[in-house]
Amino acid sequence: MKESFILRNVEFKNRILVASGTFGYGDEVPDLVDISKLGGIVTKSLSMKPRDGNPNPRIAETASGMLNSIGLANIGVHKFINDKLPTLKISGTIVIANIAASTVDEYCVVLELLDAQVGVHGFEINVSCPNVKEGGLSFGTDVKLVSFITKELRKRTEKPLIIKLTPNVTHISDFARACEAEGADAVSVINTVIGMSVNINTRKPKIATTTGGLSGPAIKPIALAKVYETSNAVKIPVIGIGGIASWEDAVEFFIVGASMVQIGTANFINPAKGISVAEGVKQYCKKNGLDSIDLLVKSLQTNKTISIIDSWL
Ligand code: RRO
Repeated sequence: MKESFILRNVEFKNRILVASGTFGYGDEVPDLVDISKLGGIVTKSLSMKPRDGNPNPRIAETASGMLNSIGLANIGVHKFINDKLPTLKISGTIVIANIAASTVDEYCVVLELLDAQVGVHGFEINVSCPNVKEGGLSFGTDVKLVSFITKELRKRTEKPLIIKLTPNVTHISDFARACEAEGADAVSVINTVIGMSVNINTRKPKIATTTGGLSGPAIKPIALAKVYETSNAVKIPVIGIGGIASWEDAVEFFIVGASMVQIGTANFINPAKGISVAEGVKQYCKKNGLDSIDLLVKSLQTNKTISIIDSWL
């Protein structure tokens, strides 16, 4: 059974990656997780300069989910290259650097610095952070800006270029089409959903910035619908993210149109979840006589007469 997947010029040994912000820089769990068994690691978003992020509290548990407002805390691109990349280079997994920025220029400079590094295999561009003032959603909800960012970055790299989209828009497919038109190799769908939670005794929001990004199983049905919409609108691969906590969840994402998936919040419960999901998907394919996950991708048996979403496309 063929587990691998090729994106542009990079071969992933399987289709299960760990999502940005849920696995640090891949060096926090060396005794717990053999990361060479993952399809790849997506780093925490990297900006030009280090960032402390938002004030605490910046995480709150919700029903079947989690709210975060980390505010892009990260060590900055230079420290990543000097301190983290040497270990990642010999880890035997594919490294996708996630980049966040507050100007188009910053995206370009950070990408160029990372593009020169042998151990960085590709890029996921974060135009969808719900928790920062500059960049973030102000970029990701403007289709012209997403288009321009993709165009500028495409000029600067031959490595896989993936754009991570926000669900906090009316039609995510419009954004995916814009990325495809400017040469993106794939889109990641979805980043977190804006949410909030209140302490009824203090009547204060449970996180310092009032709203944050909701993730975990609570958002899986939203993510499935967005992956379905997107994969019906573009030919480039869609990477499904949102509440995947089991191999069964991953199979659902493949059926609605994801070519690869990322495990996010579930890593906080079990950082080896990605490995067991990869194994479970493999067994499911074997049991069902599928030689490749390609046979599963977009295999949804739809009833077109009652699909409302299809009328948008
Ligand atoms: O750091 C964050 O607050 C954060 C980011 Br960059 C993101 O892309 N998505 C999210 O839920 N939180």
